[in-house]
Amino acid sequence: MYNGLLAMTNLIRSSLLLLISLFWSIHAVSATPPGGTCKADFSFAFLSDTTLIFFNTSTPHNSHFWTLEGSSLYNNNNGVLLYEPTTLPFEACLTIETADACRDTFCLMIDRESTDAFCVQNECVWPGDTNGDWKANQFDLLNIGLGYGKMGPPREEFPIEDDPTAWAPNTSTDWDDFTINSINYKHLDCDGDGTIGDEDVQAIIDNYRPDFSLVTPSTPGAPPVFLAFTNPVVEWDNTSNEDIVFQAQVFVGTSDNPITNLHGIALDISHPAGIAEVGSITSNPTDDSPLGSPDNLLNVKYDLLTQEIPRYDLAITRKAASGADGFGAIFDLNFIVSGDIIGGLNEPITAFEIALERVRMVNPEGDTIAFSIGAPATISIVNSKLANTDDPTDDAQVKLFPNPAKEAFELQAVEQDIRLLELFDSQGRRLRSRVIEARRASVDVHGLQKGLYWVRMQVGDKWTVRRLIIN
Ligand SMILES: [Ca+2]
Ligand SMILES: [Ca+2]
Repeated sequence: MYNGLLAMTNLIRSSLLLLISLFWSIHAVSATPPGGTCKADFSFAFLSDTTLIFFNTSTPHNSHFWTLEGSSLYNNNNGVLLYEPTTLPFEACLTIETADACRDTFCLMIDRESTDAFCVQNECVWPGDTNGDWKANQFDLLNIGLGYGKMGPPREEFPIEDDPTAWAPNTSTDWDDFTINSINYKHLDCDGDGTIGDEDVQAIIDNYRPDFSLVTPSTPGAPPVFLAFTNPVVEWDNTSNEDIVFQAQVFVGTSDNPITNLHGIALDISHPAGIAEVGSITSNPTDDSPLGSPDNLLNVKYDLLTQEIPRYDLAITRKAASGADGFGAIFDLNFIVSGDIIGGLNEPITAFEIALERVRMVNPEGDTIAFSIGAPATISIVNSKLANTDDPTDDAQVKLFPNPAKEAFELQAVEQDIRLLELFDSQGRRLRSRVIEARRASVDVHGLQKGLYWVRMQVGDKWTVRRLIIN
């Protein structure tokens, strides 16, 4: 659904832009041949992995039709046609007719690798896509960071004059510099003003298309990248239905395994569908980042819930040409879980996993840096009414004693077997999980630190939670 809506929005926008870009590209076409001759011609470009744009660049004519994958299409959109092929390659033909009965047909085989493509011939700049994958997203920030401050030829023409960062194929003169992956620096200058700088970041946001394909292997022993919640367990009163606010930070490195020569990092944070609403995740670069002061950093953040995807994309990079060493938090995050949703779930404890995925770190040369990625962070919401934390005897399903406990505690169910037991620390981390299948159980807590714990049990078909003090 979101893909459809997004595609539609983009297509409408692109149609308008490309109608204008037709006139822009038609300037390059030779003038009308004399004496009633005519010549059909067109060019094409891939707008995305699945969408093509055709530009009719024929000599003046009165009518035309396209034949794509064997089917004829008449479109009144004069010079521009958007098309989603069912297969590649396929043959595309354009036929034109003039009032004085000149008729001409021009055909091309359309393929991703075709050398006839407009953007193969011109190596188009797609504003916001700095790494050449036809998508603008958080990973494109890394190249802007690497090229920050460099200058080169500005773009002389834009498909739409007053919108230099519109998602459309831009022709541009090559710059002298290339990234380590052979991307010309003209692609890093998203707004085409001849300088790679802060203003180029907005094109990423304006033209955002998420990546789902990047595989980022975790290297055991390499500096870790992780998400940690300040308050992973929140006790919540279901009579209020207030939203629940979690605070988290994204960390790179630790004191005994710091990062070295880090220039930029891009990643995404995946969360379960249905717990957050658009705008309920917010983030800011930390003031004491190992990457440096926020003034000397560029960042991109994008809440994909706006595209109905439960994911939050982030990237941050240095403007300086050097890398940074150290460890610590690079982003502060606020994560609001909807109280209505938690109330609707009607669970004594609801736990959600939030995972970092698709991490990419680069050094000032643009080489990737190895990292390790830990287990997802878990947040737990204890529904104080259902969890029955205040009066353990209230629903008489199960008794827990002694509480506070020292070395062990007993569980005694009244009517049904205790099937499963889980022990969480106060941070919501699960310490133990044990199958019991009995009315009674003794649980050894020898060696656990003093403090607050949560005991979650499945008794019969019901879950119940007890607050446990160990002292
Ligand atoms: Ca890209
Ligand atoms: Ca620029």
